[in-house]
Amino acid sequence: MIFQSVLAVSKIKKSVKKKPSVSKKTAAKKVTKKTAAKKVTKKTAAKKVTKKTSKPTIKKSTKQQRTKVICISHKEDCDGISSAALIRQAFGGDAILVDYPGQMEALNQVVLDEKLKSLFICDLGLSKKTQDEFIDIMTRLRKNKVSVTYIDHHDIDPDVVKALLKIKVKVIHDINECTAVLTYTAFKSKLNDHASFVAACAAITDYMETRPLGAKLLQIYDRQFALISATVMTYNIVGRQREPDYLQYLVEELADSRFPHDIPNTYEFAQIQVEKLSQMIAKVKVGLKTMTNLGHMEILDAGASGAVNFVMGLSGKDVGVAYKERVDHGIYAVSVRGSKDCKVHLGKIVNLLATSLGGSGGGHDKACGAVIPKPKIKKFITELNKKIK
Ligand SMILES: [Mn+2]
Repeated sequence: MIFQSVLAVSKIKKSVKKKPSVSKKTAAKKVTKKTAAKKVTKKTAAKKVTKKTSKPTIKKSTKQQRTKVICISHKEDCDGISSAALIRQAFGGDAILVDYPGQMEALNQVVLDEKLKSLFICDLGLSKKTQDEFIDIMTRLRKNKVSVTYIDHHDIDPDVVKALLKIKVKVIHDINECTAVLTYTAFKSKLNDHASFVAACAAITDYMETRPLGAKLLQIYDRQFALISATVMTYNIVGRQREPDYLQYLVEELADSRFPHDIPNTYEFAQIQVEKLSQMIAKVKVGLKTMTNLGHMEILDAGASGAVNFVMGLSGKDVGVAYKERVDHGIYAVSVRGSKDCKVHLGKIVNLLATSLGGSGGGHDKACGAVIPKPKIKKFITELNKKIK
């Protein structure tokens, strides 16, 4: 990829400050555009190609030293964004923010980057469907002497950890804390005081602020202050999934130790989001369907993850499923939540079930997600209903 080497030379450092930009770009090409956006002040996607070719000097040598740091992180929640911010503060470099459908595409991209020196992968769980390809890509990276650190807290096949350790991928994995807290703990010496706040906010939004490390970080701060900050941040992340430049900007601002309330318009944007959520409650009440063991609903005009808690709560069942079609991928993005009374490990069940239907999925015991081929969504729900008795 030509633009990869262009970027490589432009040597992005964390001191390069970008203006907040509100982008109207479509999500489709996000992975590649994002990094490209860095040095380009006027970021219109269409212009990229011409800019690239207009700097022919940059591409002359393929035998350049590896200098680049990249963090591939989960873009859909505060934990992923915060983890990317912490990596950026500690190591510099660029973030590539992805969702699960885009995860492998991003990995397959960076593997081709001849300037890549060090790769961090954060808050992106693996499933039966993706783990083999993941190990494969990691093996290629390691053959190129790229340093790889995988930081995550989703349920993982122990054999995958073994395989990764064998090829000397650094694995920081603990299902008991959120990824940002794990990142903070691992690289504390390279981070400033504010980083603990970023990690604490991530713990809150991942329901992990009562875990040993998460709780310790949260108690540094006023609880209410941390709660509102984490929540506002989350609404900005969830509501701006189609604005890759904004998410990128958020990573940079957090890495620069800005509080969410100091980032322009975050509270105003959150206000709009809560209004939408209150409308969602009304919609779920109407559109909700129930089976013996779960409530489910197709979501048309918002993210599935924003609706799933209402689906579970309003259905009176211990499991809620919300699913949204991703037309560009021919799949449904599925969100699953369990109540406190849900005794099964939803992440494990969903991992197996999604894989058997040609999709992928997994996650935590009471919060997980899946990518299901469009024609299999009905089967997914009926089978899940059977398996969670
Ligand atoms: Mn997480």
